[in-house]
Formats: sequence, structure tokens, C-alpha cells
Amino acid sequence: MLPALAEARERTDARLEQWAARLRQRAPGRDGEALAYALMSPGKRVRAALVMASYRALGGNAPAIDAVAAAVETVHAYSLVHDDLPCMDDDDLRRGRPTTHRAFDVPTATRAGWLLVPVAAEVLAEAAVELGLGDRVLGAMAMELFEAGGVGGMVGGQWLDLEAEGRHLGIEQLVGIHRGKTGALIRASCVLGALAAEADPERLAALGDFGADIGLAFQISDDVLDSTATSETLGKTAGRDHLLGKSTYVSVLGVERASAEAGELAERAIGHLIRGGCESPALAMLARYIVSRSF
Ligand code: GRG
Repeated sequence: MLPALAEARERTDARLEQWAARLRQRAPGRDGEALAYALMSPGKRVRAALVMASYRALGGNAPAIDAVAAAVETVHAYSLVHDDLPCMDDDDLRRGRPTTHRAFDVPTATRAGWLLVPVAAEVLAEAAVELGLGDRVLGAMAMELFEAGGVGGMVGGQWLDLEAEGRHLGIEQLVGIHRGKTGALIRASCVLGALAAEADPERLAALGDFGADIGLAFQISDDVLDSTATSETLGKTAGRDHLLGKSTYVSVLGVERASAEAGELAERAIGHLIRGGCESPALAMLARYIVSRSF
């Protein structure tokens, strides 16, 4: 495993465990258990690693950046709980375990998903305090995270994705959906790291461009893996896109051209960093990992 991912996993998981313990106290019983289940499920922590590597690429060195990473992973955790619900992708398996609505029930999982949104805001606010960041920076980070999670980003992309089931889409339409559904939060991970390091506008823009390209590349690789890997390797149901009648990069271009497109996007992303004066071996490794991963 990449050192950046191993570190992000260890540190972010510790943060999320602390939050899970708090939430169990605040919401004793089934809801608290479902919140903890969703928050502590074992993800790859790619978004967390991107927050931390972007922060360091711009000169940040405070360990508490892992709290910002936990805020992004909390938004991601909520999105997975809702994505798996019967009214969305209707899946039974996530991260190698039963989805939250399978482990509990649909109303409990729906509530747990919603409840994680304000929790993410709290995690972010607490991170800003720990990092000694001022209100202006916290405001900018909150805008980035929640705009990326909203109608112009993740929710909007998911909405279009659901509406497109059973329809044949072209690459331009897929780019729009992928950039929103998956790319926006990945881009925000990079921008949040840069904002926490109080980056200047030019380097902030470079991180944003880097994040946007790897965000699209991530979803293209996800399309490829959905059609080439097994459910056991992925920890989620493989072949789901085909079953749901979704247009994907693979259904439009085939596996080879889709993989090549993802690889080119990763290299283009690294180019943004070089041109923006924030070259980073850790970010370059993460970009290449995103398009070569096996799950
Ligand atoms: C109300 C329409 C509406 C939407 C609610 C559910 C939702 C918001 C958005 C769905 C966003 C989503 C789940 C996009 C897929 C992103 C994706 C590729 C997830 C898998 O990411 P990995 O591979 O997963 O990083 P791990 O498990 O490693 O964290």
C-alpha cells in the first residue's frame, strides 16, 4: 500500500473512531450504532490522503490536518450510505460488509446518512480550531466542502446519474456526471488541504485543477473496475453498472480506451502541479495509484 494511504488510513480512522464514540453517546441505541457503523467502515481513505498530501505540498506541517481529512471522509461516508439505498443504487455490499441499510434497515440508514452531514460540519469546524485557522479560512473550507457536496457537485451528479439509467449517454454527458458525482469531492479534498496551508491563489488554482482531473480519472477507473474486477476484490458488487443499465466510460469506449483516458488525465493532473509550482511526489503517486488501483 502507498505510504500516503497507509498513514491517512491510520490517522483518519483514529479520528473517525473518536467521532463514532461521541455519536454513540449522543444518540444511544440503534441510531448511534448505525452512525458508528457507517463512519468506521474500512475505506481506502484516498480523499483523506489527498487532503494531507495537498496540505504538505503547500508547506503545511501541522499533524491536525488529519481532522480536515476526517471531515471529507465523513461527507464521503454519508454519500456511500445513501448511494446504496434501494431508492438509489440498491446495493447489499460495501467495503466488504453489508451496506448500512442491510445491517440495520432503510429508515435507520437514511437517518444516519443525513445525520452525518452536520457531523461533517462539526468535524471541519473542530479541525480549524485545532489548526489555529481563522474564520476566513474556515469559511472558505466550508464553502468548498459543502458546495462540492451539493447540487453543483456530488448530489447534482448523482441525480443526473440516476436519471440517466437505461439511457445511452455520450462522453460529454458522462464527463458532467462523473465530475459532479465523484470528481467534486475529490477536487475539494485537494483544495481543502491547500486552503488549510493558506496557499496563494495561483497554487490554490493548481491544486484545484489537479483535483478536478484526478477526480474524473477516479470515476473512469471505477467504471473500468466495475466491469473487470470481482465483487470479492472490490468489496462491493461488481457489474452493477451494466445491471442498472448505466452508460459508463467502458460502455462507450471499451476497457482499453477508458483506461488510457484515465491514465492521460492523471498525467495531465501532475502537469498542473508542475506548472503551478507545487510539484509533489506524494500527490503524483496518488494520481497514478488512482488509475492503476485494483479496487
Ligand atoms: C439526493 C440525488 C441525491 C444524492 C445524495 C448518494 C449521493 C448524494 C451521492 C452519491 C455519490 C457517490 C457515492 C459517488 C460514487 C463515488 C465513488 C466512486 C465511490 C467509491 O469511492 P472509493 O473507491 O470508496 O474511494 P472507499 O470505500 O475506498 O472509500
